[in-house]
Amino acid sequence: MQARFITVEGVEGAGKSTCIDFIRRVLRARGIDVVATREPGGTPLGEQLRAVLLDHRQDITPDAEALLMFAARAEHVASVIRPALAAGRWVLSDRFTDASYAYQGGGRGIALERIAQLEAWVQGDLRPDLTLLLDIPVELGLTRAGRRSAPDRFEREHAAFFERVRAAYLEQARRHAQRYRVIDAAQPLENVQAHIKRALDEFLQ
Ligand code: Z5A
Repeated sequence: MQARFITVEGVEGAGKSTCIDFIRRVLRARGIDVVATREPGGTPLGEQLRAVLLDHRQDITPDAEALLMFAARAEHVASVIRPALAAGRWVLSDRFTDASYAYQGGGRGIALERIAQLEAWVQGDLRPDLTLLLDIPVELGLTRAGRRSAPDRFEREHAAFFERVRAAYLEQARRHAQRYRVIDAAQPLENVQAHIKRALDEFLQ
């Protein structure tokens, strides 16, 4: 089977990290070798940029934020994602460019055409084959995430910011309906995982 590129997206606290592990197990049970990675991050440079991007003491303009996300992505695509796919290994990424459309586009108000230009520059024709959007009402996501440690630069944003992010994700899902599967992440974990499993089974047919 040809190697595929799967991404998982969603607002704060939607359950991406929790579900990534589950997805890995489902794929491995099918004998599929998976490289699990994340954005921003996934490379030594990307992890350093992640630390800068999440540091709440750092003031970053929306343009610089978008460019730093794509700088990290350029490194990630060139040194992790493309080599893995070329070697026949599947790639599972916790966030990718749809997050830039949602956070920098929807959240910060950067024109989507600008993001599309960066996407074309950094990725060429590389796009995910499947994107699982864990969709959750913002309040519930924030409540779940709030149980954790000190908030980072994004987690300090107001609910209205995350409402715009969620709406932008849903718009991306509508525009790219063929590669997106929208999962109702407000459900208990067993239901969310059952829905993900069905989406993967369908994708793997
Ligand atoms: N960002 C960006 O702006 N532009 C970009 O291009 C990219 C990223 C790539 C870091 O991402 C930030 O970067 C992110 C957007 C920005 N900021 N925000 N917000 P991140 O993915 O590392 O950060 P995150 O969204 O905060 O993800 P997270 O902290 O890993 O949350 P999560 O993975 O979605 O949730 P979780 O940790 O799996 O679950 C949260 C809690 O809920 C946890 O206690 C779970 O046990 C619980 N949980 C999970 N599922 C359930 C269900 N179904 N029921 C009940 N409880 C549950």
